[in-house]
Amino acid sequence: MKDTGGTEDEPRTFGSTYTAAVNGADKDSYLDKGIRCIVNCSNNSKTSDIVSFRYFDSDHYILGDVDGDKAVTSIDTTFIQRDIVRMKLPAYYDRVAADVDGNSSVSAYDVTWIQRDLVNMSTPYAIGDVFKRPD
Ligand SMILES: [Ca+2]
Ligand SMILES: [Ca+2]
Repeated sequence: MKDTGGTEDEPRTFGSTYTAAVNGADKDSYLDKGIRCIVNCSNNSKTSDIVSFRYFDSDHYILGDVDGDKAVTSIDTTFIQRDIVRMKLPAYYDRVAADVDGNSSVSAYDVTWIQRDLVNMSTPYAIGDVFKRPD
C-alpha cells in the first residue's frame, strides 16, 4: 500500500486528513487501525484507489463528540441529555467529551453550549476541536 501519511517527516496527527492508495480488499483491514475513510469509502474495486482518510486514535477526543463518530451533531446532545437524567448509555459514550465547559460535571449547560455551536452561535469553548485525553 502506498501511503502518503505517517512518515517521520510528516507524522499522522489526530483528525488530520491524508491520502493513500488502497485496493478494495485492503480497505477494510486498513480501517481497523483507527483510520476512518472519508472519501470513496464504498469502493470495492480490485484495483488500487487513491482515497482520503482521516486519522484517529484513542488518546484524543473531539470536544462535544460523545458518541465518537468524529462529528459534533444533535445526536451528541441527545446522549448528554440522557446522561443528565441517568438513562442507560452505550459503552462508547464519552463523558470527557461531554463536559464542554470543563467544570468536571455533565449538565444542561454542556448541552446548551453544543446546541449554540450547532447553529453557529458563539461559545467560549472550542467545540469540535481535538484535545488530548487526560491521563
Ligand atoms: Ca458525534
Ligand atoms: Ca460541564
